[in-house]
Amino acid sequence: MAITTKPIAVEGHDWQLYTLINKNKMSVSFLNYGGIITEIITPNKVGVKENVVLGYRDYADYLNNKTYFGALIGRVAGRIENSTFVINGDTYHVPEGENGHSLHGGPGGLHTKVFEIETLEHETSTEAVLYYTSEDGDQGYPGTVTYKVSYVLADDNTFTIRYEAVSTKDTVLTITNHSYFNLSGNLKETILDHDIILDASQFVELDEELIPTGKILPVSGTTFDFTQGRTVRGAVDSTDPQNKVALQGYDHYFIFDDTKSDAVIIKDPKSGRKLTVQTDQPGMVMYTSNSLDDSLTLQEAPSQKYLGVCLETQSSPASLIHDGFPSVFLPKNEVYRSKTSFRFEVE
Ligand code: G6D
Repeated sequence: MAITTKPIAVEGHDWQLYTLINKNKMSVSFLNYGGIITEIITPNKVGVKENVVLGYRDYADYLNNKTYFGALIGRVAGRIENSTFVINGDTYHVPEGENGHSLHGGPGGLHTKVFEIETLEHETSTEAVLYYTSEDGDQGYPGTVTYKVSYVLADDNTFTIRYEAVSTKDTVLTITNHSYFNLSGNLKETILDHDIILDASQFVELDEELIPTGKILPVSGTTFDFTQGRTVRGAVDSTDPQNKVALQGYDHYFIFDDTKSDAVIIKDPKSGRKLTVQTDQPGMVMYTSNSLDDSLTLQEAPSQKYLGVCLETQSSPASLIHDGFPSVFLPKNEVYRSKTSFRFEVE
């Protein structure tokens, strides 16, 4: 096991690239900027090690990371309707994005922050701890929030992200990681034929602006039923209005049935790679890179639609408007804790 670091000078910014390596030579690389995961190297069924996440070829492109490749997302992952919420009778207005709705913590969200890094070697894992303090009023949110995020790579090829945060005032917060996974290896294929199982019998209906309507729908009998396994290809020509609002893909919050089981299992038959996700979060936005075009230069290939699948485990900002959704409220001085693990295997 090892941890290496490399200076990355980008347009006047002095970043550090960290790489966690386990005993099987699986590795996870990330920047201290945004905690951005730039590469995850895992073996395929014949032992060939290849990258399984989307990342830019030129690190400078992360300065304008509108796709949020690999980034930590906060204070509130997802969309806040009309960029407005109320806490204890006080109304807050945070930076507006598309159609006046705030996305992923705003233009100065967690994906743009430089973290302090501490590295630790354990008996069967290597760990990097990322620290950042977001001042009261940052991006319009109340409370000074101290973040502590751990990236842990274990010798059983499980990569775990543990999140902790505490605020000096009542606030709203749900943080995630926005990596785009592609198990084909070095972006050889799209994710259209990845076989995906989700432990979710319900999902959240969206309007044309990708804002939750407040309705929670059953997946049964629809292209959103991944309970027995399904590929994203089924959405490409789907007439389901919910696939249509997501540009013939998925961009939806799935509500997990049981947070003790495997929340997500993704298999790529060609490479033999299997990714199993476990989380303590009540749900996850699955985004199938529906709005990716060919304009971005990634490490191994140009970007394209359906090139990666994001598994944004989190609570739901819809809870700021509607009852019955997993809350993003964080009381003053209460420690927010969340954990999601990604286990890579071959079959
Ligand atoms: C699009 O709607 C999607 C988001 O879910 C995603 O996070 C972003 O692109 C990268 O806005």
